[in-house]
Amino acid sequence: MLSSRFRCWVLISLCFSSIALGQWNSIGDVSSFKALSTREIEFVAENAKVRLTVLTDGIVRVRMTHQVDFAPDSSWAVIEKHWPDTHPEIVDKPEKVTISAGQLSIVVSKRPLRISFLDNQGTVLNADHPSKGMAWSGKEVRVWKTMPENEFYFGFGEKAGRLQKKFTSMTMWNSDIPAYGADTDPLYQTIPFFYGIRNGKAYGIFFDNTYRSSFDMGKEARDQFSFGAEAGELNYYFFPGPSPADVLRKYTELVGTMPLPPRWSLGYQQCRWSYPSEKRVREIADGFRTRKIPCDVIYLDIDYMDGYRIFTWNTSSFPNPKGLISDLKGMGFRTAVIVDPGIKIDEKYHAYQSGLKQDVFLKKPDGTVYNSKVWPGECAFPDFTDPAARTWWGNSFESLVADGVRGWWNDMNEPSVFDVPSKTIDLNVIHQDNGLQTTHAKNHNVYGMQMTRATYDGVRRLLPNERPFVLTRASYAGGQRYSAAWTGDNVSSWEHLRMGVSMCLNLSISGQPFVGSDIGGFIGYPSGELFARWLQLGVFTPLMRAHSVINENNKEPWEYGDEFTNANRETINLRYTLLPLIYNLMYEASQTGIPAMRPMLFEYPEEQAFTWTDNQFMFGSDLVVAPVVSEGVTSRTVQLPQGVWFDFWSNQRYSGGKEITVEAPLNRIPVFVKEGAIIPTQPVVQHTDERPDNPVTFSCYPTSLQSTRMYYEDDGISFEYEGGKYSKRSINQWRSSKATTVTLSKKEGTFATTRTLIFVQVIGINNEPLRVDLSGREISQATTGDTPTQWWSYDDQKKIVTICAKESPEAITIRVTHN
Ligand code: MIG
Repeated sequence: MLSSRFRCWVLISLCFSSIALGQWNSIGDVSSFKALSTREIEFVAENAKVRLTVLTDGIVRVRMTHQVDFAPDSSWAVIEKHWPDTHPEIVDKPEKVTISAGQLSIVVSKRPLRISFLDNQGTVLNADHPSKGMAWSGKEVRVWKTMPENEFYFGFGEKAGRLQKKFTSMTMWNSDIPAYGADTDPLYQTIPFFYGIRNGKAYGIFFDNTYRSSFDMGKEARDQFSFGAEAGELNYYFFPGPSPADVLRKYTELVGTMPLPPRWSLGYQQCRWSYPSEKRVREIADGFRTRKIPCDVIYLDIDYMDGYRIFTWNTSSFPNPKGLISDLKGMGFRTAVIVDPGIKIDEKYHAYQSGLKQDVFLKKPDGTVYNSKVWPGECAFPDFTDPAARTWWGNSFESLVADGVRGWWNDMNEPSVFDVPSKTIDLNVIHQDNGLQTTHAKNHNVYGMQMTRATYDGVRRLLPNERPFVLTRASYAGGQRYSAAWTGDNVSSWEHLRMGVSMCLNLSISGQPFVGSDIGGFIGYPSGELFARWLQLGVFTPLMRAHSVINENNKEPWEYGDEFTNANRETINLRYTLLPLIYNLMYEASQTGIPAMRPMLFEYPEEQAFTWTDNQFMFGSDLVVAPVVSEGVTSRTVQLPQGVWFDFWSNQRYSGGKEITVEAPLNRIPVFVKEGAIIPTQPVVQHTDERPDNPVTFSCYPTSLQSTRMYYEDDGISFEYEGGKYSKRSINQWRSSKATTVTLSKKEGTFATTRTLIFVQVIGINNEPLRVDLSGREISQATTGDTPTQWWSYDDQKKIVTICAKESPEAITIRVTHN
């Protein structure tokens, strides 16, 4: 009793201390500076020290401490890396020091110490606020920056509300807030990284401090924004663009990209809290297959366990998990299970016993194991910042892996606990933290990320040649290296459907491309219409998962009557036909960090009309996706970017740079395709292992001249692509008034597909072609009853020529002569 009251008191007083800010100590004038290496300079100011490090031409790190010296350097986000040598030029003048590093100059004015970043045309990209700059107060650190009137802010990871964050303030403190609203902040994840975009040019800032931190983007005062944390160093990275994509590439160079996910994880995923028994799980699986609604993953929520003990089964409701999972696998389903961090304190429970023995649990300052209540009752919590604890956790998956489980849903890892007002672990609990032995206050925001790391690494050790699929609720910057993420406990409402767009977009451009929101909404019951519209959005969120809270009516895609079942089937079919495109976009994200879901302004930063646009988005660089996000409507407006666009459904041509209104009946999500796009699709399958992408169809959209796209593929499951077992080819189209030539280049890489056929669709050919040549030889038009493997056909209504060719690793050239 006393101890829990004491805990309360500590927490309450900590809260107050963060609200009642003391006097800010400005860092003062520069008294001296010296180069620590070719890339690093340290400034000594009156009240603090500042270090500038040029990592490459384009990434600059700024550190400020008011302690005697900088703390030992460590980061959970930044990957270990040897940066190429750089030799920035340093020019010292009485008033300022200028450091020139390729495309960026950093100007440090001396009285007082203020930093500005300039591009090589001399434009100030970002500058310390002249009267405030960097400062500290007690343990707190903060920097104020000048906020130009026409600058806008995006990113910040998982934040509710609108996409654009100008004039808002945000806190970073991983928090479990079921049924959050548009104004709820903070939420489950911490990604302290954002973009400033002004006049078509972007820069980025990553504030790598894991304590509770906050960002004020012009809410406190209209001419400034600021960020800072309760403790630790002011430690941030600056990334010049000039494009938002450049910023993201540099950021992910620093914190890493998502590994290529298994292809099956890009299929449709079905979840609920909970499918309570083997019998119900089989019913659900049959429900998909008998209704011919594709699905790849079924989830088991907390009730599959024995009294919520992680790594166990409730053997009365799941008497034969191995048999069930192998039957599901036979039907084309992977099984995913939830795992929570809390380990039930129970002397007879093997995970508790082995955890105690291996000393993996978090401890109070007095050295005893910390405990708190979650689902299983009193629990101990692994210290995921301790490598030994991570290994212990990872190894504990052995029996679930042997049972056949392949998806790992990491929940409650903010971490969330039930029995204290703060809803999380006491801030004075001790973590290993790379041998630094620091408090939960410092490690809270990385707890979930390190849990996913332990999960990913552990499962990968157990199944070395299968790509793990991990899904998490909480994480920190760089968490994409281990896990996909969903946006937590949303609500079955139209507002939450809209937030499903903006939240996933901001997460995507914050380095986490594998995202989705619970389709249909987690809490509450969606109408058939809301579910159907949400499912349509889900086609274009990399994670496509429907979920439901406990004690709510069934929300599977067939629960709303025939009209909706049919619409929902069409929607999920669309997802499966687009899988080759989706897989390619995920490949791109794994290589460059550039996500599938992109805000309009991310792709078109010069088009300022998109500054506040958050109800439509780019999917890759070729599709504009405009989901219906309001009740009772069957049409909507779409803002098309400059250029020429084609309606995905009708191929109708539009010139862009304007707003149009389009029909959106219940079974249709408006999608527009950029001129020159080459979109790969496949036939509908019931799951991703079934007859994968044979044939693949490359739909070539008209272009006035020529266009090129890459096509990547591999086995979709193993890591063999890392050793060259993939295939990559470029596809080009040239158009003239007389002929269209489509060339598929010779494949690079050693992956041999089992596919036999390729279709090429040339869109926008007004008359039946005069002839079609395949690699130099004329091929014939398909006639009914004919089954040659090389043919062409013409659809006079749709104005499309379709060519069928044999798959080959060699170059393929198709020439369509027309007039
Ligand atoms: O305290 O496992 O966000 O998806 O169904 C609630 C039960 C715990 C929260 C997750 C939700 C999941 C639920 N979990």
